[in-house]
Amino acid sequence: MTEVTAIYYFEPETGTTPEFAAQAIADEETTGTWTDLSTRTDYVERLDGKVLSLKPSGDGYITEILYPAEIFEPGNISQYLSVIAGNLFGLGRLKCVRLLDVDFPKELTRFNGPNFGIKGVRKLIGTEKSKRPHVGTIIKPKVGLNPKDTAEVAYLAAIGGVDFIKDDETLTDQKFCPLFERVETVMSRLDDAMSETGRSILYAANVSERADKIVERARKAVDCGANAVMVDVITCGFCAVEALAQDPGINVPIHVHRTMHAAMTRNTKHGIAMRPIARLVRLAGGDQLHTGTVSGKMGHDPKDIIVDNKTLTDEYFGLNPVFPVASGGLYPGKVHAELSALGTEIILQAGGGIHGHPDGTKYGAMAMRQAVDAFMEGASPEEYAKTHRELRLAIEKWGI
Ligand code: CAP
Ligand code: MG
Repeated sequence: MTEVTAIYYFEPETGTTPEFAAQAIADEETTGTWTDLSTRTDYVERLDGKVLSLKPSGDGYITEILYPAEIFEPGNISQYLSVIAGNLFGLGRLKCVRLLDVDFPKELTRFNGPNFGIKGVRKLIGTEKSKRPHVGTIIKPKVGLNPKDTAEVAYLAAIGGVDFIKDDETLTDQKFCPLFERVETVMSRLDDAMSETGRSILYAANVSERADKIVERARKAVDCGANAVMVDVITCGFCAVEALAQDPGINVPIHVHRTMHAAMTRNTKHGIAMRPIARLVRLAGGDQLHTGTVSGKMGHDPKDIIVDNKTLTDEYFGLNPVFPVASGGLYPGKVHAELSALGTEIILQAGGGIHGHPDGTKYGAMAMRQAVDAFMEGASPEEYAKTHRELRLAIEKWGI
């Protein structure tokens, strides 16, 4: 493949033929616009977009559009998006349009990708052999705790057995919990937990910030001890993920959160599916990416998550696989359903499902780990709960 192909679902407005609508996408995003142009010289023609296929699907149509590779600036993800996911969403002749997937040729995928990826993160945690799923937590309440209490929650989750701890998306560097003070305090308590348990635990500080400052912020967080960083890819941009991944001073895994994604991904007829987002995060160098849960609080289609996770893990131009993260409304009783559907190459995160445990954070973390152990040993959660009090209490509170 030498050109870019993108697949869209769309429904034309009344009075517009599907052929016209598909061509309107190809034109708008390449050499055309709403009218013919006196400036369109002959040599520009080779850069025309083409409608490769057009088929009815449900209430609308699926079309594959070819974009000549030459119109893309190699390595500039924001420019890639302005073509494949740009003005087309607002075209009045389309009732709705959704970008389902995109394929890039080799010359446009020359990115370094994840520095750590699944293999690197497993190495840091020490699970290369066991291959068990990782368990993570989000400190809750998402805002309000001071650095000392945040660190205490992190410590309890760590001694309870989590592998990964992260800030929530709305916590950055507010007065009530300044970022660098938080990182130092949390890491000092995690050092205690690591020496007590002999296990490695990652803490991703949320460094999401404006473009010209995010790298500096992340470097400083790492200097303060953070052994991972988190960035929100939709609000900060793919280029922010890439800037963090490319910086030699930030030699820690990058956890990619995706707050606001549902504004684009949730409507199945309009917007952008998770798949292209997952591809671009991999190119940009995210090491871990949220792709959703099959049984949690956010509305996702399990069929989509399975394919999205493959986008992160299947061979792709030699780039390291990204660790998929299932998060949102998970608790110990749901672990079995998640692992059965998504497999064990995954990070299962629980915020409320750990800190809401009747006996508190430490026991909530133990219950999550017990649920994972049960699955790995082929036992049902109910069976395992008979001999594991923490799991039993979690199941009594939240069910399966
Ligand atoms: C999970 C979470 C995540 C969502 C995002 C939250 O907390 O921290 O942001 O998982 O969802 O605040 O909801 P809980 P997605 O475990 O307490 O639900 O991965 O779909 O972007
Ligand atoms: Mg969150």
